[in-house]
Amino acid sequence: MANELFDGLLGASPDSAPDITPDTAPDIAAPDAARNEAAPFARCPDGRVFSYADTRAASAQFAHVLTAYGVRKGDRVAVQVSKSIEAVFLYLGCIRIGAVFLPLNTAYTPAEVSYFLNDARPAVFICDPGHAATLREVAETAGARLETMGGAGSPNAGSPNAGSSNKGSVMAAAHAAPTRINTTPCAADDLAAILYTSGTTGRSKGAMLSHGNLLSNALTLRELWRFTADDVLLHALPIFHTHGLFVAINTCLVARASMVVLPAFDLDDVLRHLPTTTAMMGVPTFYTRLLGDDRFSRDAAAHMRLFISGSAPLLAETHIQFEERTGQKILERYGMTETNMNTSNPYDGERRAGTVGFPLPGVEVRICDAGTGATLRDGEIGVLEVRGPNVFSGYWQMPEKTAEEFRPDGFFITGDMARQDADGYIHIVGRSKDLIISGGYNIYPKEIELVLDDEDGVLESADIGTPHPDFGEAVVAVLVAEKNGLDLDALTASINAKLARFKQPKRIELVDELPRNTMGKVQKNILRDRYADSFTNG
Ligand code: MLC
Ligand code: AMP
Repeated sequence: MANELFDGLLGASPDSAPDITPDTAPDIAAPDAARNEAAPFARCPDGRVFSYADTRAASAQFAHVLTAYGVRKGDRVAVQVSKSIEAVFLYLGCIRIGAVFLPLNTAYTPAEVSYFLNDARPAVFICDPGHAATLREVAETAGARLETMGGAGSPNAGSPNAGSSNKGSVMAAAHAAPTRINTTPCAADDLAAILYTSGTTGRSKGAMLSHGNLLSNALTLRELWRFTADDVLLHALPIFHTHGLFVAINTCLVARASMVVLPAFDLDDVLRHLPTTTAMMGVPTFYTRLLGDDRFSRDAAAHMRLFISGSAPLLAETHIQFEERTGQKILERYGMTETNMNTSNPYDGERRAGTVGFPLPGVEVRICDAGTGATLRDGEIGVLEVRGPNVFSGYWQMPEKTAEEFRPDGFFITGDMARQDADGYIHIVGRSKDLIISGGYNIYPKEIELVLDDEDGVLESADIGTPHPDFGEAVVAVLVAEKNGLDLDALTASINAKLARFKQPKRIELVDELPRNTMGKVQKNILRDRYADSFTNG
């Protein structure tokens, strides 16, 4: 049996090939004659270039290391490390042995990491060397072996001495490991990854994604967006979420395209590397930041084949400004951690501002009454539901939550409110879930409210998202203080240890009481109106 995802991404490996060590002359002959193993896959800003053969070899090295740590098929491998090409190879190594990749946002605090590790019970937790002292106890309590991995610096297949010694235990071990391995067979419904998404109850849920979910979506996107071996993707997204990890990397791999791998979105870096690329994927903040810089001109974008936006609504205004500036239309698509990508504007046809286009081939989308589940007529607003090979199988160890979010006929209830216009374009018009999306990161108010309500001096709290010129939406916390007062400095220091920075309120408002309806429910719409100008008025 093949390994559905790894073989799909990189081409089938010669299972019978013997392992070789770095001391043996590398002989990574193309296992799949149709694919050029010498073609570049990743270009790093420091000048290093990794071919597809290097990628295959490095994935084998990481696969050996994980195996030596005792990781077996189905075991979780939790990873909270800086973005690097080696972290991408680690992901591929994990898939290759049938383990379940579990990436974590680098902004998560030890308290947040502790929740994920205790819930997922990974065999290994790999963190930045600088965080090992703080996270060792967290890992041990959750029964995970702690290992470390730094940023750039590679085991570099074919160049055995290229690795450096201060890059953590995983890199050191990978550097010494053989560059071939027998890939573990995995079927389409075997688990490939668990990605945590927060929930309206404040408890994060692990979305279980299978080999088949990931591969089917990558193949669809390659065709739809016309990715080929001639493409070079500018990769400035984080690699711990669906967008940067699966949409960007998997689509490039199945197309034999290459990527320029930037550590993060830095405007100067992006503008410097743009001329060497053909396509870019980003959250709306990337595009508003580019538009805010005069260096981003029609000329600077002229050679680009495609700009794609997703993870948060792209304002029609941004779409229009972008076209005015560059003469090109951003292609907006819509997806979710649980479902990968669901809809996309067309490559050739009209890319309509303010819409997320049409259902992807093979993906069924319907718009339903949120209460009854009845399918609505064209043009009516309802909750968007989706079914297809891209849709996850459920939440890790939460069968009840899973059951709540699926219809009996297998459609997943996204919680996004949508309508389909007369031409079939889907418009996301809001959310039935209480969710804030800030700079492409999801923030569930309930999670912040639970933390704030627990703080000294806070009687109760309500968190809302209000328009923000850079992040699209940003968090405003509305607090009612206890009678004996509230020390705001102590409060911010305290939540700093509990919540990732991007989730922390960018503004705190103190009020005497929260507006409530007759049922006693906080009227967040009133708060959203009241504080709508928090970030946009000067
Ligand atoms: C950083 N900060 C944020 C933030 N990012 N606050 C709110 N929302 C965010 N997204 C904080 C920083 O900690 C800092 O706090 C301050 O804001 C300013 O930081 P910055 O230097 O301006 O931010 P930067 O590091 O440039 O990051 C912004 C960003 C980044 C937009 C480039 O957030 C990013 O890469 N977002 C992409 C998210 C993503 O990949 N989403 C895909 C999810 S998958 P302070 O107080 O210390 O100054 C998904 C499915 C799908 O949704 O459909 O794709
Ligand atoms: P996540 O759980 O981080 O994967 O975020 C998924 C959510 O992001 C979706 O449920 C939508 O609410 C939102 N989203 C993703 N793409 C778009 C888009 N193009 N327009 C509007 N919302 C989007």
